[in-house]
Amino acid sequence: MNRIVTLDEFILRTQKEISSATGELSALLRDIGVAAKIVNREVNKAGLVNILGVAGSENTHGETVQKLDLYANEKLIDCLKNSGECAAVASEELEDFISFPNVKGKKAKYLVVFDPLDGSSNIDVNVSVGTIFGIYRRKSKTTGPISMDDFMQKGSDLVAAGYVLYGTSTILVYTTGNGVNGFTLDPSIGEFCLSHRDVKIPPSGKQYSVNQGYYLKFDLEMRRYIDYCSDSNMGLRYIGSMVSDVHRIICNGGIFLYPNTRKYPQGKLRLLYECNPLSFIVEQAGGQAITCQLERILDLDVNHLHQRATIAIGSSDMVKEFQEFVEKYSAIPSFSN
Ligand code: P6P
Repeated sequence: MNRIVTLDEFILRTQKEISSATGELSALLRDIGVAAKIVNREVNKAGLVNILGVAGSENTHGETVQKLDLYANEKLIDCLKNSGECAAVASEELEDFISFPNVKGKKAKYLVVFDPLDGSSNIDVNVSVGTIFGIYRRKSKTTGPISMDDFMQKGSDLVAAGYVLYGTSTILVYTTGNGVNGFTLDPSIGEFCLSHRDVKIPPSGKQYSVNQGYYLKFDLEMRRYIDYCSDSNMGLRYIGSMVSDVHRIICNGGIFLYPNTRKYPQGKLRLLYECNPLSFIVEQAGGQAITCQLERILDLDVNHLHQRATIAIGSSDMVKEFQEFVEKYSAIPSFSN
């Protein structure tokens, strides 16, 4: 039986392999792991403790916010604020970014963007939800204030990214740009333990993932691609929680699509908080992530904290096939070099 490797041990071991590592990113990742355990505790009790139900407030996108969203948002902010390694955060639940004062005089050099509880509309029907995070190095001097420009960094500038999936078990998956590893929470010892070493996404799969209910609202080439998937006897799996759908695809192969619709002409999913971090992870696992206009997600310019994007993400062979389909049936010029 393999020896248990905890997340903290793995982070430290990985740090030792990088001679230039100072331990700051390691400390930040460990703090995110602590926040994940705290959020997990409440997510698992959501049905029992009266923190369910609509908080009444609305987030920046005019969507009603569940109390658990607010709770997860607050816990992540608290953990990162006290970390000493995080200079500022931007959350899918907040209009603007939040700068943190130095902790014990330490001038932090990292920024964290996160969606505290993605798929939160699933909470009170007991369907899995997740936390998504991305870590950037600040561009401005550590002696000066954080500016909005610090957050206007492409996904290709991410230093690290990860997600926590609160499902049948709680798993934390992350990358620092040298492959992807997954850690399953063992509640009996309160530790995330290495369970998915050096994750590689299958080059193809038998399932596609899209909200078929919007079929008639998609552009022609999207409808034709979906018809092709259906005609190819592929299975349709769609949970309505991007972390859950993407995690399944990372494990089994497949493709997830959120094209533009009349309601969301730029796409619904957020570039900073959902698309970029998950695309970094999927690429590191050997997959691909492009927009439905065929641009690489990680190359997109970031112009706004709450910028949206269309996305086709998953197994490399399937994303390539999607791209060929769109090129064939649409007037969109290919962006691929
Ligand atoms: P729809 C959850 O609200 C989310 O941001 C993603 O997690 C999910 O993939 C998508 O929206 C679901 O959107 O329009 O299909 O309900």
